[in-house]
Amino acid sequence: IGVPAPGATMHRIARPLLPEPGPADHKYSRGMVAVVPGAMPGAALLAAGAAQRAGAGYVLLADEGAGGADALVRRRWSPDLLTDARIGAIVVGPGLGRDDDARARLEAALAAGRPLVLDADALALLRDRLPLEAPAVLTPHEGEFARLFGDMPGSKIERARAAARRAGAVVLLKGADSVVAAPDSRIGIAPPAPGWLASAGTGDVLAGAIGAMLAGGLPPFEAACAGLWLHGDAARRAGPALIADDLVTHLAAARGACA
Ligand code: NPW
Ligand code: AMP
Ligand code: MG
Repeated sequence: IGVPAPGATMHRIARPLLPEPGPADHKYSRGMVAVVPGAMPGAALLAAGAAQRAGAGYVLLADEGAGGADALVRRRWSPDLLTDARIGAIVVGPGLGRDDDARARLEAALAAGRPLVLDADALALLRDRLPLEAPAVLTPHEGEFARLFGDMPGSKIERARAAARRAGAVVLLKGADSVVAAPDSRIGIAPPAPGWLASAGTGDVLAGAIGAMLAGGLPPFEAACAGLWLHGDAARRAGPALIADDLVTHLAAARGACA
């Protein structure tokens, strides 16, 4: 999928070594993730469930709806929710929608100054907001990438790297051969992922898993690589005809393999 430019470092993404909770840990110290929902609550629920199963200690879903695990903390949306200093990462985009309300929620997330995972509809609203100030991971599929960054020449690696520089953020360009690019030119290449991942909602799960990694204290490039590995491993464990809900379940075992 291409040759890196001089100075770029290529990493083959391998199983990350992640800390196990110790006696001094509590739910907040393990990482608090806030998920900002919108028009399609199912997508935000998938992201929130993924953050939980990828090891976050506290996941806040900023709506009051029913459904989802009781362990999920649900509060009525207000921009103030995102000012809680304990929040280690904000996931915004899955199921957000693209109307004025969605735009206002995205603005609140950008203003919070916390590490961000920006996916799905957030990517459709981001064009005028680049480069970003907060540390962030963008997770476009090819359609979202083209919409945000336009037509770019070069290999998948070259396009992801150019996008990361323009965004001032880590870009994880998804597909069967997902790549992670940092603004400093580092590149992570994931092992080939099962084609069964081509299923509704699997990207929303990836966004939540990366949120858990960010909230656990990993920097954006490392968080994106670790989340991507967990996602692929969960897919291999889930097997054929997986649905996104299965991925969430199997993330727990994938996370357990990282001790
Ligand atoms: P084509 O067909 O190639 O011309 P959109 P979305 C193109 C939520 N979800 N992978 C392709 O165009 C999401 O979170 C809710 C995919 C295609 O038509 C978002 O908020 C769920 N697409 C919202 O739905 C579960 C590719 O892009 C278009 C592509 C919309 O998200 C499902 C799709 O992009 C879903 O996650 C690729 N590799 N390459 C729920 N449970 O509620 C090109 N395309 O229109 O932004 O839509 O990804 O479905
Ligand atoms: P999204 O389109 O946002 O739901 O994300 C889909 C997820 O499935 C991403 O993690 C993609 O990398 C992955 N994916 C999509 N298509 C394939 C494929 N053909 N083979 C392997 N992984 C895929
Ligand atoms: Mg998606």
